[in-house]
Order: sequence, then structure tokens, then C-alpha cells
Amino acid sequence: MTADLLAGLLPVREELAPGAVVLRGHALAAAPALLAAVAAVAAAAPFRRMVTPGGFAMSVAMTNCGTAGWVTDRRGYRYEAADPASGRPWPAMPAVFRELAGEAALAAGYPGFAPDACLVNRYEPGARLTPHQDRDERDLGHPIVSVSLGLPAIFQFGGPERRGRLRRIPLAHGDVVVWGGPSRLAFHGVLPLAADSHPATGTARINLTFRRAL
Ligand code: MD3
Ligand code: FE
Repeated sequence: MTADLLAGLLPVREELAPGAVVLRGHALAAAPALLAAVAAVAAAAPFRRMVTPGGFAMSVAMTNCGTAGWVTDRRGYRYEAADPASGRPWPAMPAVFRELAGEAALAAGYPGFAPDACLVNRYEPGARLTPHQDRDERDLGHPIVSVSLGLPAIFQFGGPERRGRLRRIPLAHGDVVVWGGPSRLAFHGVLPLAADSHPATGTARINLTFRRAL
């Protein structure tokens, strides 16, 4: 039995913490269209490993679409209307992205979510995200919608303080997580990706993170 079918036997809506909802397999039907749109975005704004303010290249390769794109360099973390690599505006948010994000937010109890930023993260084996908070957005009252595609990963989820203990949540192809309300400033990360292959993405995991940035 495939992982996708097994996921289908588990509860579809899991409340991780107040305000944080996992929708297992919610993006499975849309996955082929989402991945085709990722390829189109990456053709216009290629994946790149950005540099942190501390001067290290991130292990995760990133690109963006929408009116605002998340960037980091020696000057800090921020949202930019243009891709620093080309000077051109980020590619427009594909309709299939906007619709999936709005509909998943609604299913999780956040009606009216209209993202203006989609960060596309690409993990190859060994790539990871150390625990952090997402706090570069203007209004933290908006939720964040995260879509996992391809290889599975172990997501770490803690509380509002860095020192707290982290729970491990496996995320698989098609899983959607919505974070809002009391969970919006939770610390979170992704453990190093294990080498494997997935029919939809080959050796990679792709994560779409939808935010209202401006
Ligand atoms: C929990 N990306 O890009 S999205 C990121 O799988 C990021 O690539 C992860 O964290 C990834 O910043 C996970 C899940 C996520 C996003 C925002 C959150 C989880 C969150 C905000 C609060 C709590
Ligand atoms: Fe994050």
C-alpha cells in the first residue's frame, strides 16, 4: 500500500494545537497542477540558496511568487516586490495556488484568507530548517497555509519560546497545515531530509508557504 493510501486511512483533520490544523491529503488532487505551476514559477524565478544575515547559505533552495517574496541576505530577512537575482517582479501567484490556499484556510476555520506571498522551498537530501518563528509579516493576525509535496519530512513544532520542547509531526505528499491564532508565533523547523525518491518530485520535497505579508 502506498504512503498516500495509508495517509487516507488516518483522520483527515488533526488539531495540533489551538489554531493549528493538519488537513491530511488535502492537496492530493491538486498536486499535479501545483507541481506544474511550481515548474513555471521556477522557470521565471529559479530556485536559489539564499544567504542568512550571519553569512551562511541556507540548505533549502527557495523561490517566490505573488506580489511579495521572502528574501534573506547579509542585510536581513524581509519581503521584496522584485526578485533580487533578476530585478524583475516575482511571478504572479498561479490561480491554483491562490484557490487551494484560500479553500484550505476556510476548511481550517479561517475564512477570507487572501495570500499575497508564496515562498516555494525545495529540500534535497540533508536540507533542513532550524527552528524559527515566522514574524516578518506586517499583520500576524493572518494565518499561514503550508502545502507539502513529494518526499516526506519530519516537521518540528513547539511553543512561543525557543527553549520549549518540540513535537515531531510527519508531513507527506498532499498534506496541508494551517497555522493561525494562538499558534501563529510558534517555533517550528524541519529535520534534515532523508534521501529517497518520490514519483511526483524525484529526490526532492517541495513546500509551499502561503502568507499575507503586506
Ligand atoms: C508554524 N517552512 O518557510 S511551513 C518557512 O516545510 C517554513 O518548508 C517549512 O517554516 C517547510 O518559514 C514549514 C510550516 C509553517 C509555517 C509557518 C508557521 C509552520 C508554522 C508559523 C507558525 C507556526
Ligand atoms: Fe517558518
